[in-house]
Amino acid sequence: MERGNVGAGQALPKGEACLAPTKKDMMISLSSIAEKVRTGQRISDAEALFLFESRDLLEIGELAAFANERKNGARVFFNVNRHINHTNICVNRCGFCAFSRTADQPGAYVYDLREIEERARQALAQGATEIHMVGGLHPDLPFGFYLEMLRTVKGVSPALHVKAFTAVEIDYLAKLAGLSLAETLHELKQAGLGSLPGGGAEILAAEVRQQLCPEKISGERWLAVMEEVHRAGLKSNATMLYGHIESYRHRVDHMRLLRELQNETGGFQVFIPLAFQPENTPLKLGRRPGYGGGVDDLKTLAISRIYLDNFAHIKAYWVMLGEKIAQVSLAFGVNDLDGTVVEERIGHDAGASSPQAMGREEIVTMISKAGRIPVERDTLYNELRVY
Ligand code: V47
Ligand code: SF4
Repeated sequence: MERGNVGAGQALPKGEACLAPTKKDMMISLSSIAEKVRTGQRISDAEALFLFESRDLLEIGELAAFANERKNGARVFFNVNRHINHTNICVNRCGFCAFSRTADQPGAYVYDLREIEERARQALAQGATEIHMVGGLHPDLPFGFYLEMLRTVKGVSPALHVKAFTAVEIDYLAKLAGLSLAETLHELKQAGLGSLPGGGAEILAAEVRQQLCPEKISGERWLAVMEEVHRAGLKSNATMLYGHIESYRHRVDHMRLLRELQNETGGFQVFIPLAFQPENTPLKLGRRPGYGGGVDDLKTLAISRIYLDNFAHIKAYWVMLGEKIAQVSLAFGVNDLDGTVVEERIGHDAGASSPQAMGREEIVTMISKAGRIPVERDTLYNELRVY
């Protein structure tokens, strides 16, 4: 497929509005955007940028709520899941990551298959339908270990859906196995892989990645892996790490690339903006120059709902946002609160102040008190129970 440039932030895609303002862009107003949203038209990059620069938080929220209501009504999804971060040993040192270690650093760990099985058993006993498994790029574990991890979880119960490995890990595993992406995905699928989470996308623009995570695969490669994942018949999620060194243009550029790929494959289930947590990270961005607090969180979620008109779901990941902002975001176009999580390391190593886990009842209450209808889902958004 022909895709916009992932390079410079001011990428000029084919067929969609560019970020350099044209005469038409000068005429942009909130009411012209509102007219588009209300009549189901796609908004341009320049219009998304206008919204990011606007102070009209509540009006943006109302538009996002309208767009969400049209797609999902008053239903808000959550699932009962458990995260297993099988290792924090990683060959990379991304500037925003407080999780990764070298093997000889204090706190470095690898779970063996027995420990993974134990966690999956606990999850099953607690009613989980999903295991979310991601980890560092370990220098020594063989490809067979990853296949065994999947088989181990499926061995606990074939009903457990394994959502595992970011596009970054898939690229790494393919190199490790000496296989093509398609062959690697085939092997993983055979061993029990059910779908992919959306991590590793960060900000796709090369100029941001060069500063933020120079060792990580490029934005182009991340998109190419996801394209292959969708081609293999697997669904995936998509994230965006925001609130660090990026500009609003980079956020819009990032979402445009996702919207374009989604046009092609339809394989993304949900978009998840991840609010950067700064503690203990190599970047040492104590003041987070690119972060506008709770207003920024709500605006980013709302604008993603309006702009990503080909995504069915927008998720507020309460681990990074805190429960209160996550709950308020249900009035800003969000229709998914992720899940019970249970043992989260990536955000908490970086200072997230949210709890480690939430119970099913707590999530149901959070949604009900926001005047919405809680719906427990499985990973693929099949409805399991309406509360
Ligand atoms: O790729 C790393 C991010 C991601 C920090 O698909 C950080 O359902 C904030 O992708 N502050 C992994 N974020 C987590 C992830 C995810 C989480 C929940 C649900 C889903 C899903 C996916 O976490 C990484 C990176 O972008 N991350 N460090 C940090 N300091
Ligand atoms: Fe490694 Fe992932 Fe952390 Fe980057 S974000 S250092 S790839 S664990």
